[in-house]
Amino acid sequence: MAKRNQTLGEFIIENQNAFLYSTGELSKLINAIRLAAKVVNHEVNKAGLIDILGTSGDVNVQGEDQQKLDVLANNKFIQTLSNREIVCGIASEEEDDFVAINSLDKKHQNKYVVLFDPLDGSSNIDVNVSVGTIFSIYRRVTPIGGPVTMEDFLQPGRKQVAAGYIVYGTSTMLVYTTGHGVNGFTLNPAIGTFYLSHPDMKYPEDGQIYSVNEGNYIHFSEGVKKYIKYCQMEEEDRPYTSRYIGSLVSDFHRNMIKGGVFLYPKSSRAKEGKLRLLYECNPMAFLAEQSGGKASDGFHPILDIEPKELHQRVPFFCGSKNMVEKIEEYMKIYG
Ligand code: AHM
Ligand code: MG
Repeated sequence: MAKRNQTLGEFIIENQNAFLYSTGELSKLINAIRLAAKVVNHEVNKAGLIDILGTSGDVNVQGEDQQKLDVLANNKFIQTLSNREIVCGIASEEEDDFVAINSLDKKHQNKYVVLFDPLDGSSNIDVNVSVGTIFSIYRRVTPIGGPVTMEDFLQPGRKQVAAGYIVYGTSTMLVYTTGHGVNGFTLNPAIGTFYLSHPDMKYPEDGQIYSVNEGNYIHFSEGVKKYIKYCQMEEEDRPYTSRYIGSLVSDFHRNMIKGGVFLYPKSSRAKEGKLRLLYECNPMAFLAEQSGGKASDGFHPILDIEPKELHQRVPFFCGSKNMVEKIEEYMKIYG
């Protein structure tokens, strides 16, 4: 039972028992993500000082090369997770291939794989706009003890054990699900502790916000164009409000709290859309469904898609249930 003001550490321990035959491995893994999030948060907060402290490619005062923040976030997450030997494999939007974690003494005894986008929306960093980290956790399908394989990563989103994001915004928040609802924790930066601030988050069934990069309008399909015109029509609760940050985590977070829909359709320029099924769409779809929202590729639930490759892209429509269903109606008729 979620209690307000509970810390994330306390919440993880208390909820471990919700898992049948729990060995505490998933709890340890979420704890490691919590730690990596704090490290990345610290780096993201310093981003505005880069001009003073040196830019990417420069050498800092310790004589180390300055890294771009997305590369740095990627390394911090991989280091934190692999040092603790709590996963058998990691796949990242920043890496071409998955990374196998070989725990020498434990002989690949770990059962989870993690997929993540270390710093999503990173083009927003230079202009001091929110960015985020997205993560997705699966139980491996190959036998424990053997090496991790591609099969362990290419699982439909429905099989996720946990997923979440960290939004580095006006406050830093960690929002996650283990399949028992969605809970949000806000970081108190003074003491480096996440507190439960948003227990049992619920996606409003309806909303009045639509989030899409309308600059791509002429490249969208007929169904998407017609839906956008529907949003702009003068009727009852419409026209809707348009809000698009260009940082999926922030756009999703706002819409989950206020009610709305996020669209990244395919277009004549991006034939499969832009967003990645495994690192971005599946974890967000799991969070959406767990909070009462919906996520679709326009025709089918995102979580039912059988992935074919690690960096696969898909069209993404995610948000308030009734809004996503309305988009599906338009897609069915007009494509
Ligand atoms: P990234 O992983 O390279 O940062 O790209 C993903 C981001 C999402 O956060 C955001 O929703 C989208 O790209 C914005 O794309 P666009 O600028 O085409 O609207
Ligand atoms: Mg991304």
